[in-house]
Amino acid sequence: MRNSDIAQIFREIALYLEMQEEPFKPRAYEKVAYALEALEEPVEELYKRGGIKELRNIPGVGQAIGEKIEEIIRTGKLKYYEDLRKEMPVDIHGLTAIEGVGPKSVKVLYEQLGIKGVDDLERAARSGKIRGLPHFGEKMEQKILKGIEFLKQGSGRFPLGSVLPLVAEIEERLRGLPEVEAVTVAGSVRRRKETIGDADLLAISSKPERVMDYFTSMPEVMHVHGKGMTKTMVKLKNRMDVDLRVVPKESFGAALSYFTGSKDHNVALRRIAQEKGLKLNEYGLFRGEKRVAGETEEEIYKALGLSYIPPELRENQGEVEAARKGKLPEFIAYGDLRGDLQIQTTWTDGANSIEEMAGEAKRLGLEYIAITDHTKSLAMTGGSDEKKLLRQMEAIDKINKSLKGITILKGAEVNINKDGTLDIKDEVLGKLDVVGIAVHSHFNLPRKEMTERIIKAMHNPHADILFHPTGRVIQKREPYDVDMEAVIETAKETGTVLEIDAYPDRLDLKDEHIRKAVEAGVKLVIDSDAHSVNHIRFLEFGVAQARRGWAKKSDVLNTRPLKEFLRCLKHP
Ligand code: DGT
Ligand code: CA
Ligand code: CA
Ligand code: ZN
Repeated sequence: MRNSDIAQIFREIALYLEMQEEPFKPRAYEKVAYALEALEEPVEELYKRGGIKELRNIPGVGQAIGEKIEEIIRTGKLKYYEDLRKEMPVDIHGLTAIEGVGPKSVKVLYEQLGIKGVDDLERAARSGKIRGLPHFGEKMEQKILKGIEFLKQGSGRFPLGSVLPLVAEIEERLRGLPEVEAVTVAGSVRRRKETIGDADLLAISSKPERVMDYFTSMPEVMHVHGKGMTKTMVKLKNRMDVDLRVVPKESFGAALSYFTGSKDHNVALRRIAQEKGLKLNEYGLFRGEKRVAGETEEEIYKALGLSYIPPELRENQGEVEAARKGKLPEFIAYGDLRGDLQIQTTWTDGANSIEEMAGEAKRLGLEYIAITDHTKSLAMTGGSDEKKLLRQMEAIDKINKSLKGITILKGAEVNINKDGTLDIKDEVLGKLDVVGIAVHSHFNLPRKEMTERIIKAMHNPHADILFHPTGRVIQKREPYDVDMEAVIETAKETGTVLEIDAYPDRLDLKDEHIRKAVEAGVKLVIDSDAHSVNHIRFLEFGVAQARRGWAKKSDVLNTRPLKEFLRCLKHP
């Protein structure tokens, strides 16, 4: 059992004792919980080394609590705690996490209304049963409902793109402190997962108290869950939790590896360590008592006989085996893109003009962009018909003549009709440099019909790129029901390129689709789907997604110079 799990038991005991109106004991248990969380070493190790005597060195741990820790380590359970729970079988942790609900209220709620958990409480509050309880009232009922609402919102996950800038800024600020020797983001943020549960930061510092003080007093902090010298946990005003750990320099790499995860990747690494007679944990890689690696991740992977595994790959999806055989390819890198291939402008629903989008793309170092405004059947965007497209092509010709350092390609995001035809005539499509096709209507077709529709559209000789291959919007819209294997196969057969949409709440393709496409030899592009100049920088999220899908630079066509890129499309 981990230190934090044992701490959690003591924290709940404190709540139960508070419920019973015990005077001092609750504070004592709470103190122990914090002390356990702040421990550098797993408490199990301490116990193995010196039994209860050793445990008593932990602040706040006397004989009685020492025995309880012993019982937990030995049996995985604690009778005292189980008895408290039997007497009052409620989710005390969950209930007291609601603003305005303390242990004493939990008692009343359970005894009067049989409320055991947050769902029960919400139901009772909605049906007006709380206001009648002694000391509760209607105001309290409203407050409880608000508190539940708030907690629910807070427990969701965050699209990477909505939190990465803030996390990076906090990281930078910490780095600027004189007391901080090094700081790095870990966890799912470092792995660039598409959504983030909480952010994890690691730092090296000889003055952790100063670092933690700074951390908890940042203006973004709304609540401090817990503060210790090795670990502090806060909730930000955007509702995201952030953990900051201060770790010793000699184990920084081991901690970084451990807290980057994923859990499954860590398990796989530990297994390899065991096979070599080594032990890997967040403090280092050990042979017996001797630390053989730990300060950097690189030396740990090396000592395990593995090539370095980039964080985006650490999901235990075959990366460890590949690293063992030295067969991890060179993945596409941040900064490899030379062009952006999905850009909307004021011609339809974009916020900026063609010139402005081109200017920003050039500033970001791109060599070419494709303007891909929507087409006519997406009427709400003012989608282009054939005539408007021809006019836009003329406009682009003019702008290209006056622009230096970047080339604007003529393109469109052409709608795939319900029957798999396109909503722009082939004759006009043939005049474009890049044709993207996308489903923007009839999202709910049955799988077979949807798949046939998309496959038919991909067979159009002008259809260069399939935009939005799954159509999902993260946390808003489910992907449409389509057989991705069939789409990938068709892409291969017809030479249609698949899009990795870098817009943070889209990110279709998913990582596993990318990997399948790459394995099938299908080519990809990464584009920003920008609707304003501020969106072009999203490209890096697409690169992250591509790396998570094991894509190499050569798999992504817009890493290539313009001429070569154009040659790879269906109609050169
Ligand atoms: P998230 O926050 O849900 O987006 O995902 P992560 O991966 O950031 O997970 P988190 O914050 O719970 O923990 C950070 C890392 O710490 C995780 O990726 C691996 C490591 N870790 C956490 N709990 C455990 C555990 O029980 N066992 C092992 N082996 N590693 C763990
Ligand atoms: Ca996390
Ligand atoms: Ca965490
Ligand atoms: Zn649009």
